[in-house]
Parts: sequence; C-alpha cells; structure tokens
Amino acid sequence: MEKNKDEERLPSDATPCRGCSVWLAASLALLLTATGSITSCATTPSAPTPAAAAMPVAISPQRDWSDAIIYFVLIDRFADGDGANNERVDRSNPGAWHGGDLPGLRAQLDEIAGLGATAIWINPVVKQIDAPVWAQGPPGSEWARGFEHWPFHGYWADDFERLEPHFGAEAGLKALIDAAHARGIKVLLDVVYNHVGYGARYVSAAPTRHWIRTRPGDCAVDPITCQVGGLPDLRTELPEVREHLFRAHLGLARRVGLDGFRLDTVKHVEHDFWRAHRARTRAELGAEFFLLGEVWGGSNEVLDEWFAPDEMDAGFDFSFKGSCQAFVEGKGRTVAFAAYLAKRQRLRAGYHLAHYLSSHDEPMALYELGNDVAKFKLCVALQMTSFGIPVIYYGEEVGRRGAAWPSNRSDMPWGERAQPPGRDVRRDEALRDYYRRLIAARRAHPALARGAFRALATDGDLLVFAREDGAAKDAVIVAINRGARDATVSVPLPAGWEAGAVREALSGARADVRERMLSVSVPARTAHVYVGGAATSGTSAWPTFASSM
Ligand SMILES: [Ca+2]
Ligand SMILES: [Ca+2]
Repeated sequence: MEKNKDEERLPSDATPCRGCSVWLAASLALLLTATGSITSCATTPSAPTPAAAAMPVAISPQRDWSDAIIYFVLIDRFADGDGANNERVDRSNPGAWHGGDLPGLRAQLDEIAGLGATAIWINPVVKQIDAPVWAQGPPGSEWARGFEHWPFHGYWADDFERLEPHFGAEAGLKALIDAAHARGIKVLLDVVYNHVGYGARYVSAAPTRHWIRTRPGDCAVDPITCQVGGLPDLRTELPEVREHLFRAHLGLARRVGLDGFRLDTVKHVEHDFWRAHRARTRAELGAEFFLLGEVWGGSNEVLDEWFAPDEMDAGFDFSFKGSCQAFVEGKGRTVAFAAYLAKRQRLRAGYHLAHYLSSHDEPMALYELGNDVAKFKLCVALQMTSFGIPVIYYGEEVGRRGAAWPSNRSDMPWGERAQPPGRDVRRDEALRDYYRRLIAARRAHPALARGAFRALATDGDLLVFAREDGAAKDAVIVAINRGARDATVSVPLPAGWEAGAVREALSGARADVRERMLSVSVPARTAHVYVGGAATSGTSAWPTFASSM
C-alpha cells in the first residue's frame, strides 16, 4: 500500500484537508483552548413541516448494497430541529457549532428521500470534547488567520458511552432511524476506533489513561501507532480497549436499529482488530450489518488488503473524484479515462467501492471545477453511471457554496425555507433535478450499478460506454462529451433493445436509431444516458421513487 506522508499525518477527523502539507503542519500544532470566549447565538429552529412528519415518501428500498446511493450528512450543518441544545452556537465561525441535530435531520428526511438516496451516512454522535482547538485555513483563504475549531463534526470523542447533546439523545437517534426505515432508507453511523479527541477524559482518568499510546510512532513508518492529526491514539491491541469500544458502538447499534457503520481511519488500526470487529458485528448485529471503511487513498486495488480477510464490505474509492475532475477539465486522453473506468471495476466479488465527488475532507468538486456547473454535471453523470456506490455530500446536489476546508463544511442551503442553520437562499434546483433524473435512471437499471463496462467510442472528447448486466438482461449506453463542440458517433444497439423503444433517459427524448445503429449526438459539455428494452417500459419490478414533497 502506497503511503503518503502528509496524508498519513492528516486524518479525516482532525485536520480536514489532508493534501495541504505546509499549513496543515502548522495547524496541527493545535492549541487547546481551555476557555474560549465564544459568541453565543440563540436560534429559533423551525418546526418540522407537517408534510414531512405525516407523509413519508415511498421509495423502493435498495435490493442490496450494490444498488445503494448514500447521502452523507454532517448533522450540525444540516437542519436544526431543537433550539434547546444550541449551546455555544456561532454560525459566523466555520469551526463552531451551528445547531443542526438529529430531530432536525429527521424532520427533513424527505429532502433526501425525494432525491432518491437509499441510505444516509451520519457523522459520529458520541459525546465530544468540550473545548475548541485553534486551527488555520489554507494560506490566502478567508480563514487563514485562524478560528476556533469545535468538534461539530463528531470526530473528537470524549466519551463513547454517551451521546453528544448538541446532536440529541438516543431516543432522537432511534426516531431518526425509524423514520428513515419507514421511507425505505438505511442508516450508517460513522464510528471512530482509532483515537479520541484532544484532551479527552480517557487521556487523564486513572482507569483509562493506559489505554492511550504514550510514545506514538511516526505515521510515515507505522500508521498503527502514530497520532493521526495529533489526536491521542488508542491502544486498540488491548482487550479491554476493544471490549469498551465494541460494547459502546455495537450496543448503540443494536438498541437503535442501525444498518451499518462507516469506519473511520481504518488503516490506523491493526487488521486483527478489524477481524475481531467483523466477528462481533456479525454475531451481535447480524450478517447483513454493513461495514464501509475509510482507507485513506483507497481504490479497488488498495482496498483488497481489507477485503481479502473479509474485514469490511466496502471502502471508499479515493481515485474517482480527481480522475473525474481531470477528465472533464480536458486533461488526459478519453481512451485513458475509459481504461480507468474499466479497471476500477476489477473488484473482489461480494465487496463494494463507494465513490464521491466531494467530502468533509476534500474541497467541493464544484469549487475545484471553477464553479462551472456544466463540468460538474458531467462528473455527476459519471458518478451515477459508474460502478460502485455513489456517495452524495449533503448540499452538493443543490450547488452548496463550499470550497476547501473549512468551507467544505458549510450549512445546508434551504432556499426560501426558514430552516436553520442554512440561511443561503441560493439553491440550484435545476441541478437537484438533474441528480434526481440520473438517480431514477440508475435505480431503474441494475446495469448502471453492477453491469460490466465496455467502451464503445473514445475518439476526441466524446466518451461512449455501455454498462451491461446479463443476468438482469439490462443494458445502458452512456455518452459524455467533455469538449466545447457537439460530437456524434454511431454505435450498435445492445442485444434485446427494440429500435423504437430507445430513448435518452435524462430528457425523455426518443433516440435516433437506424438499422440497429444508435446515433449518439451529444452537445458540448453534455451527458446522455440511453436506455432501451424492458426496463424502460415502466413495468420494471423496481418502480421509481416518488417526487419530493
Ligand atoms: Ca439544535
Ligand atoms: Ca492507531
């Protein structure tokens, strides 16, 4: 496994932009501020809408995790449903608490269901440390001079056996999960086994201080024993540490009915731990309990180190975001990108990749593409027509204004809705509708989730490929024109397609087919998704989800 020194040093939970070495090194010398003078901002959250509370959106659940579409929410930044837990809320500070909570997320589940997502991933909810650290944004950025960084993201645990009051109580978590399940949506909870928050109670309390590694290693040499982001590293090899963590996390999962975990900082915990963890989750939570691991730098090849011994079901594909952005920016040959897409499908059977465009640890894709919505939409189309589990980072589907860390963790925009913490009325509803149409196509066509990849045309800036699932007798043809000029090519119809039934799924337009050749004519910087055959008839066994309300 290739190891990047800077990446190793910068965990998802500590310093959010792991690729920026200089300023990060500085920001890692974080100062614990015992008492910050924090501006308090009382808020009055809006009540859940009656429609959201009373009328669940009926969507067909995912058939298995290869069909999943995950929506990742930072709870504090999504929706505030309880003003009583808004201690130290300061929405002017990108590192402060902003007031979002579990009741708020529950009240806005139809926002997610209406998009077509089949699962949500929420950040860790355990009790967090009570003090901020001082952090600095990238040089030249709005936050370069620094800001107080509070654990609003949930990755700085103080007590694994309690929940963080800012997020809500355990009953609130269970209510969220029940409400999600009523909508056919599964819930993954982020859990951290590797470390605790800066100055957490475990570090100083007599019964637990020996749980913390006192002589941490160098991350470039030993990722297991180092302090990721300077965070106190748990001695996860100790049986009593494992037992404490397993009881806390698995006990919560069982009580509230979670469907799986998103595992943080996987490469910083020993394989033996993950094998024991897998055995415990299977024994206590069932064989279906899903484990999605964050191996920084993960790809289909890198992740096999964890798949081969069956330590988890899925891992993030860190290669997709950058590869997609480079392609739509015109970098590299089209045939090379097609080869990349084909190669990432070489995965151990029964395991999954999860690919994203933006995350809490990386700059927003739209920002990195110069806020060029046309280019971003090409990446969205590629994400939704590619192998793996698409992960949508909250708000990117409406063009959330986010940049590099810390601005990649901005508030969910709610438009004209009086829903704090988001006050940005700018929502790109056309972009959200584009997501919805792509997701509807993906959910109607199993070939897009699991079908084989076959390049059909790679000349110039036009990429045309087929996704074909023989078992489901399903096929889809995808055309991505990254160029500034219209492009046209003819490709043969897949077997089983009737010439008169072929249409472009995003527009609904009937396709041009002559003598079983499909004329793929794509305007500049546009994606087309062609469907034909039985699954387009509207009688598919998998109905499309209802509209949002
Ligand atoms: Ca709140
Ligand atoms: Ca460790």
